[in-house]
Amino acid sequence: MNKNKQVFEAVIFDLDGVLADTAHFHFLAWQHLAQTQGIAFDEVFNERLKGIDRMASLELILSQSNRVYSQQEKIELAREKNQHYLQFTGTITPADLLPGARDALNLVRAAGLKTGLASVSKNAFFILEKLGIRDCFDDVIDAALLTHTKPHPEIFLTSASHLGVAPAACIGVEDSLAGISSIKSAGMFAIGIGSPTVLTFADHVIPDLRHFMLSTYALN
Ligand code: B16
Ligand code: MG
Repeated sequence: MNKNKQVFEAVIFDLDGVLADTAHFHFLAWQHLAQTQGIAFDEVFNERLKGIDRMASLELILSQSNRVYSQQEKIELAREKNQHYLQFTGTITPADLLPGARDALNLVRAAGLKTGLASVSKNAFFILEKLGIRDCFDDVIDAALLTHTKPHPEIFLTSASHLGVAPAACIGVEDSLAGISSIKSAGMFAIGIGSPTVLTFADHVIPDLRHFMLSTYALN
């Protein structure tokens, strides 16, 4: 047995941008909101919003404006953004799973490891049902019960606790900088989905889940 390889007991997946391309729908909905407020918004700024919850994302966007928004206005803007997001995601079907997603989930289960879902999206249960993968997870975090958004480690630590697995025996899979920071702060092995030049804190970066190979990191 290769002693350099750690034995892992669980893989905890992010949703948006990892299992489904919903990150793009978040982008479109935020872009529309920014336009209505006369705020410049592009893909580069959007990168800062990935893995950040709805109200914190809104605060980041509105901080680019000279206008002061009341709490009531912010709540209304967040509601409008979510309405847009739900319109975009309403037609999602299992065919919208990103390439390699279902195979990766099957691979983890077949290897005898537990599966968790750690998304800060309050729409995660809805999206999982549309994608037809709710049953692929031993635990799904309810974002409404979280105190902190990513990059705080709360979500990944809570997932590990629900799965009954020590954080050091968990692999986290994320597409955002905030998410990778969350995984590393939780003391887990971090697989980044995307570019190594963006996800600099990840232990390993792959372009998408078609490249996900458990044997690279773990021996059972
Ligand atoms: P909602 P993740 C995050 O999901 C997204 O990356 C982020 O862009 C979004 O603002 C956040 O969910 C909240 O989503 O408005 O649906 O509650 O990456 O943690 O799966
Ligand atoms: Mg994500």
